Amino acid sequence: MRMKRIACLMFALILLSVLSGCAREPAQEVSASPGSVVVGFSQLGAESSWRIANTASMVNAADSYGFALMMENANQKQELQIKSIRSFIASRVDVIVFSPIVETNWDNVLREARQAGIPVILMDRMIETADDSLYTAYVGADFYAEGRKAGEYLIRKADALGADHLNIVEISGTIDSTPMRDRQRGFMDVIGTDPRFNVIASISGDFLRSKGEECMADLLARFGPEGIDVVYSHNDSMTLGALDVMEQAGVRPGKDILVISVDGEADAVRALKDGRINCIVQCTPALGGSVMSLVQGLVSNRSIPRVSHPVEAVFSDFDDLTDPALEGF
Ligand code: GYE
Repeated sequence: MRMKRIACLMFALILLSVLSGCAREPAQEVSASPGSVVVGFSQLGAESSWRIANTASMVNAADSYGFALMMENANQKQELQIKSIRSFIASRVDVIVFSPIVETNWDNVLREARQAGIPVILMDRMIETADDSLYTAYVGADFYAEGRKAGEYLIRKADALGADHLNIVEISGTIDSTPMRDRQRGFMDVIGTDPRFNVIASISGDFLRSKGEECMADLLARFGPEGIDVVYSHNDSMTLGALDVMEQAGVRPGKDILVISVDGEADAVRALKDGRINCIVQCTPALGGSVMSLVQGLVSNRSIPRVSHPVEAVFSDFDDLTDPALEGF
């Protein structure tokens, strides 16, 4: 993929902050010697620019650590991810990494991995389980904090505009995925009790640009441009689709309708600079280095942090956006 020169500002923020303490012991001991490490990686799909950049980050990091990466793409299907994990177990990889498309129904296959003595690192998204010992570590964003930041921006904007009533529509990500659940929860926890805000609809665009377009067309048909004051979209790909549809309908996004998005891909950052998006909550796809350093830790039988979140920023029309270093991924 096109390796963009990524802005110092954005890249300065991808240092990982370790939130919780270290696991006392690696859940399983990995016997591979560093030169022969095989990592099985199940990527969930290729639904967005975020995902494509994330895949590239994993491939590049595995390469620079000298690990062999057995990678499979599940094309947005949980069954295929489960199948891939089973094939990694059968191949006796040293570590399994995967990005769970939704949170539920992973226990069986993860028990199989545990039985085979293969540690599992969750990358990007979390799982819902009663047995936390089924994974060794999680590396990914704090999506709840991202949702809160989106809500905090909206409060600041409403204050600045002196608005006393704003109708919000939400275009959410994949139902039951961690970013969908937590970006919604964080946002609602911040704006939910403020009487100025009314969420009039929430529909899922599955993190896809094409569905972002469909959602926006549907919302405009239901409420009319006058009935919508704010679009809160859970990722840039859907937002970019929604912007096109608004403009075709004669609406000026960023002015007639406020637009709040998440990720920070290059096209969205450009739209922010052009005033078509008001706020982007950053979510970095560059998780590969952190994941592979945990793999290295497991291979060397060192204890590794259980949860690692990247440090992430917010870019909005309150900031000076003229910095040419601000590019996005
Ligand atoms: O925001 C979106 C992608 O899980 C953080 O998935 C990821 C999300 C990201 O499709 O663009």
